[in-house]
Order: sequence, then structure tokens, then C-alpha cells
Amino acid sequence: MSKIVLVAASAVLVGASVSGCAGTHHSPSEPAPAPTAAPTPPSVSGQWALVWADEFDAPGNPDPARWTHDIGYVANQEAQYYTSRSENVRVEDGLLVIEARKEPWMGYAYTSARLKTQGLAQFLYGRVEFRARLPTGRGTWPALWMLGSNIGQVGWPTCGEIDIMENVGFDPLKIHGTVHTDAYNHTLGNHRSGTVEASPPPWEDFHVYSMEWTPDRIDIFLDGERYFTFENEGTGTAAWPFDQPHFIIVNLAIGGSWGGQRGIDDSLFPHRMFVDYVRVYERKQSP
Ligand SMILES: [Ca+2]
Repeated sequence: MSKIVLVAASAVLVGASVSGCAGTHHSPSEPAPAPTAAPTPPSVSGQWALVWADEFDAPGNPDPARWTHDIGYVANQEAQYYTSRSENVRVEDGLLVIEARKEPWMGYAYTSARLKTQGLAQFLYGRVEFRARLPTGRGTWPALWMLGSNIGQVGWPTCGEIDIMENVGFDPLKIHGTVHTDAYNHTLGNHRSGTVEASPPPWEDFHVYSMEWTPDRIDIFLDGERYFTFENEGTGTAAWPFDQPHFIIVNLAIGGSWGGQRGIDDSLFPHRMFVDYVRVYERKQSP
């Protein structure tokens, strides 16, 4: 089955217990995230076993045992240059902070960051959960998502893509969950997706963005409410490449083919996305 990286459960649970009060300890130089409406929710019910997590409890650089960085220009006509500098990505106050800045860098006008577990942890089936607060403003395009680990061999979209959360700043209340495959993808105009509005607005408070994945279906949730399902048609890899491990990506894009459709408001920088945790669960075997 999947090549799962096991994390000491005790460390993860300690992190879970202290990570809820995101608004309590902030360095003077950074604006405090909005107080959370509720403590970090407890782990999902007993049918799930935690197999991987980052609670972002250690200040400084993201844990190199869990995360690697994409550097430079990556895709989608995006306007930013991704870096691994602390200006663009850091852990503080129990949160992963990805900060998009308007600054000239390597020929680009903006910088930001894109973290991934590629080569470090990959997952096949289970439940993937993020608790995050999004930035907002015309031109932002934050995403919490997964790509097939075989992308280097088979390319996109054959590898499969699962977008657990996407949001674009020009339509800021809407949260999108999407899958891309060879048979269904945005270049064909037939990608499969669902949309829901977040309340309170996703930049005002944290929400839980999650996905449950079995051999038969992918369900995507906002705060535990399912708003999108993609079923395995049983017609093979073109429609269902989701029988292969995928890795996790967290990024904040600026501009690009979707986020930039109505331009970029340069008056709003810097933009910050805050991620309280990323947790991956496997379904427990029936007794
Ligand atoms: Ca945390």
C-alpha cells in the first residue's frame, strides 16, 4: 500500500493540544492572525489513525524532514518567484506562514513560497486535513493540494491532481475542490470540481479543508461539510489515476492563469497564508 512516513504520535498529539490558540503569541513585527473562533478541532473520530502530521510547533524554517521547496518559476503563468527565504516562508506562533511580497527578485515582481512533501512523504488513500487562514485581494491564489508522485515519469495530468482547497482573490468567498486527470482536466475544460462559500470569510478566520480518499471515491470538505465528490468510474487510469501515491503541496501564488484573471492589486501586499496544521490519517482496519 502506501509508503507512509510515521511520525511519533506523542509529539503530534502534544502539538495538537497547544496549537489552537493561534492568536495569543505574536512577535511585534507581524500582524496577529485573527483570533480563532474555536480551539483546534480534535482529531476526527475513531475510524481514523493519524499517520503523518506537521503542527508547525517549531519556530524557524519548516522542518526539512517533512518539507522541500519549489524554487523559482513553476507553472500557470504565475507572477511570483518562489523562494525558501524566511521572508517568504517560516514557522512562527504555531503556524506555517507563507508570505507573498511585492519586490523585484530574479526578474520577477513578486516573491512567495511553495512547499511540498515530494520525495519525503507520499500517501495513498486516507484523510488529508489542513487548518488554514487565507489571504485575500485581487491576484492571490492560495492552494492546498496533491500531485501524483509519478509526475516525473508520466507528466501532468496523467499523474493526477487533487486540489483540496483553491481560492482566488477576485472571488474571495469561494472555496474550490477539484480533481484533474487525463480524461478530466482544465485544459480540456472538463475538470471536475465543486465550490462552496466559506463563512466567516476565509481571510477572517481559520477553516478546516479536508479530503477523504478511497479506491472508490474522493470527497472534499469544508469544515466537515462535504461539497464535492469524484467517483472512480472503473474505466482505468485516464479517469482515475488515484490508485498511486500522491504528495502534498502548500503554496501561495500571485497572478497566473486563474488567480491573475482580473489583475493584481499591488496596494495590498504583503499577503500571508497561515496554516495551523497538516494531518494525514489512514482508515483503521475493521475489527
Ligand atoms: Ca499549529
